[in-house]
Amino acid sequence: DGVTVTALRDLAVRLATAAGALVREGRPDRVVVAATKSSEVDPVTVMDRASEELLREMIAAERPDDAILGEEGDDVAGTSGLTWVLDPIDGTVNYLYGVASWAVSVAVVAGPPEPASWTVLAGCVHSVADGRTWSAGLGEGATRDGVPVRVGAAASLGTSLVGTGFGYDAARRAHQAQVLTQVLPKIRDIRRLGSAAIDLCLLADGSIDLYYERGLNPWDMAAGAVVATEAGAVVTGLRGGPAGNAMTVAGPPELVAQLSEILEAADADGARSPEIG
Ligand code: LIP
Repeated sequence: DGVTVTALRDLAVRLATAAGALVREGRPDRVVVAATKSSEVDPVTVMDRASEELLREMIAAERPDDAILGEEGDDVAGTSGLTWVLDPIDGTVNYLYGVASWAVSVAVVAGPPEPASWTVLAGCVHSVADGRTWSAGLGEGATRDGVPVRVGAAASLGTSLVGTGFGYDAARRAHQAQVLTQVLPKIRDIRRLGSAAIDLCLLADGSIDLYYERGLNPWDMAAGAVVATEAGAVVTGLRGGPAGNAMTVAGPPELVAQLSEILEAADADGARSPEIG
């Protein structure tokens, strides 16, 4: 329908900011920490759903022919060839505990609604607690609060600060801990900040040097990935495969190559241990 990447990016920013305000206002002062996303009625689930509902309503009003893929709720089919990929709260554990690193992540992609075959056209990650907003449009660069950002120029793997994250499944975690024993001695340090979307944006603006994670969902990474690539990062899987659930590695090309070698040797994407899932 002739919509521009710039217009889609602007809409992504408006959506993420509006949902962010709702979720910030709705966070109870004393969140019951015992409640987790595994319960259907916990405060996080309630706010996750309210946030995604607002995003869906705004998209339906402004872009009624677009499809929607969200963390909460059913997929909506569209006719325009564009799909909005929504994470209403990325970093839910931080949100639950009142740790600042959580975000609303909104991306719009072109092509079939399977991550391996789509192209992310625009995305916004709004870190609600501190108000920082990263956004990018394909071919238009990435910004944080309107100021262009670039990936850092870390000299070597040994001086790199590396972000990562862990899944919620125990067997998967044990495997991820083993991988970490191979990575940690070879880098400056690890950060586990708790929101993959924010991790990718911190990589994009040079706050961290590299990032890797197994087990990401499309909504965790779609917006962060376009911010990172538009800031000069490569975002990829292992052995030349695409970034995705099995593995996402992001950073400047040379460092990604070095880290990938270690991750491949450690079977970080589980290619040699399918029983772990
Ligand atoms: C979470 C991520 C986190 C990652 C978890 C999970 P949620 O998303 O962003 O960094 O390690 O596996 O996917 O559940 O908060 O939307």
